[in-house]
Amino acid sequence: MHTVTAGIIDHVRRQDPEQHEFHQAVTEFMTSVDKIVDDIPDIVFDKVLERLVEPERVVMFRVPWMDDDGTLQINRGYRVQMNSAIGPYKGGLRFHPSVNLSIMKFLAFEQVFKNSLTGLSMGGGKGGCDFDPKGKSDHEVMRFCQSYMTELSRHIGEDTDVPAGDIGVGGREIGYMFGQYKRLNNKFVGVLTGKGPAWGGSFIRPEATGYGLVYLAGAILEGAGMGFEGRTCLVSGSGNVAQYTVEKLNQLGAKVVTLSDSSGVLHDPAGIDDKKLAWVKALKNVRRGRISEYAKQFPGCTYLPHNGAETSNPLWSVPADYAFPCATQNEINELDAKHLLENKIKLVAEGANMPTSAAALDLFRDAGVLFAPAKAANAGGVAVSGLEMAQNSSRLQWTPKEVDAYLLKIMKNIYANISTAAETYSRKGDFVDGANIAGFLKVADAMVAQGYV
Ligand code: NDP
Ligand code: 2IT
Repeated sequence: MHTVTAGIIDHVRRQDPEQHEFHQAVTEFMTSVDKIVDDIPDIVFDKVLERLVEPERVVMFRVPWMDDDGTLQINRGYRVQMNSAIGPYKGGLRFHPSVNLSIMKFLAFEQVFKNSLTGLSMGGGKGGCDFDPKGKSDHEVMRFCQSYMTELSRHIGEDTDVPAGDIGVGGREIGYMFGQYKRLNNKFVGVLTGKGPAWGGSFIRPEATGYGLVYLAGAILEGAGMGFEGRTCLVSGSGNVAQYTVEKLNQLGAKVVTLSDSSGVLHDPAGIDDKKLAWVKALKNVRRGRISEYAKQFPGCTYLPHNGAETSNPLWSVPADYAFPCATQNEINELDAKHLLENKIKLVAEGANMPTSAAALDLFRDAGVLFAPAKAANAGGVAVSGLEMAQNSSRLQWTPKEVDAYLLKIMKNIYANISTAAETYSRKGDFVDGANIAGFLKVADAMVAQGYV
């Protein structure tokens, strides 16, 4: 490796030894960008890579809120404002007990290059809290969101930093946080995306990540002379991204046979058709239940609870053509990748952020499997967030058809850009290198132009 890229990997490991997810994201990125360091002297001279791994700002704060029993609860909130070279900070908020600074920094780092790939003017950021919305009443979630936003509101704004949803943050949470921001600032502005369509939200934002994932995967498959019709697919997770991935795959004639949540794995060999999917949406989004209930509702399925001691996830041992991990980071480990390869998986497209561990990624790349990395594959969500910002600025609302057509255009454009970058700087079809390099070049150019900030 180049001494600069190798030195940065070494630096981040020494500086924050416990931030494993951040190291993983930085290492993967530097390994790709390594291939162009010598071609662009400004990258080294202006210390672009050194600046990229240091967030412009990190806010970490106390979130006190009262539960339904009248007991005071304290959580830890974050917002990582990673890079604003090409636009205001933009990226989701995650509410999950696992949230820590390493996870926030890895997500914010990925977001910088993902947002660049959309072609829209958005910098990168991410935030969240170690709050667990599971099992909380709506009123508890509201009180928590109001407290979280009371502090966050000092740091964001429609031209400064525009958060959105991620794990544990959907329409309900965005609504409570938007209401509190408006109340504190007396301003109705597009400070959050993922709002309801009646109050400034964009149509197709809920669908965008899943639909965009399938559009990007479709472009890759088309390039390889393949398609969706009659193909068997694995989808993990059962939240926002998973649901709309299944919806679009069904529309295109594929059969999805799995879903999951953090408690276990569901296998439905008959396929999760639109009727069953509608039931899943009501289960997860309205009743906020568990995927295990599916197996009781629809006979002929198997549900395997996680016991916490497994070395591999049984979902990835189900034979299929294409895999769409849509739950969380590092959900495909080395053994899972071996199982997928033994079953001759043809495409892996990442709906979640960094769902493939470093060792698993090496196996997929060595095997030459079609691999769509998260920063390209799941960029549809933030892309439509960018379109929501545009609609808010112009005080207009586009039709669902218009937004969907724009999303498709953006995903096809991402495919074209990552393919060209792969061929130019790495090797044909290496979309990991392609996405890292194509996303990076635009940000690097802006950072050089804007001087040492
Ligand atoms: P949701 O909260 O809607 O759903 C998350 C799903 O993943 C749930 O089924 C959840 O199960 C499962 N899950 C979460 N954590 C774990 C875990 N540690 N182990 C196993 N399963 C887990 O989130 P989203 O669908 O929005 O997000 C899913 C992924 O997609 C994340 O990686 C996110 O960063 C990424 N993403 C999301 C975008 C968006 O627009 N929402 C855009 C781009 C990427 P349970 O209910 O048990 O927690
Ligand atoms: O990871 C992501 O891209 C998101 N969670 C969506 C971010 C956004 O601002 O819509």
